[in-house]
Amino acid sequence: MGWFLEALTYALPMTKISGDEARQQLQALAGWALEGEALKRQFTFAGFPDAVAFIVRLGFAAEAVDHHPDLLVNYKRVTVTYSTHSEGGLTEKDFAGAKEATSLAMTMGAK
Ligand code: H2B
Repeated sequence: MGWFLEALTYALPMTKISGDEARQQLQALAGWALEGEALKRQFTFAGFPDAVAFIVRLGFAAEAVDHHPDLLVNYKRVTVTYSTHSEGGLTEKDFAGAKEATSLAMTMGAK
């Protein structure tokens, strides 16, 4: 992530987003679903090495903004789940993370 996006992510408010607001924001996130108070999506890669490379790359991006998704690798599929633990629900950081994960996965040829 570039320095500007990184700074912007830090500046985002960390207040919990309501269910209605979350459903609204979800419209802009194709492929993602609300599961309880979390955002969830599965990506499918060409194979296991690409799936692992994705979680490593997303892992470093997540560490850089101090906001960490749950990551599950299942052969060539990776399930990414975002919620804000400290708030017990969704915040803007989760939506920013979901967008970041999506663009990274797409550049790596995921479906
Ligand atoms: N990630 C997520 N998903 N939710 C959090 O509340 C959170 C995090 N908190 N990463 C961060 C780390 C916090 O523990 C540190 C101390 O900033």
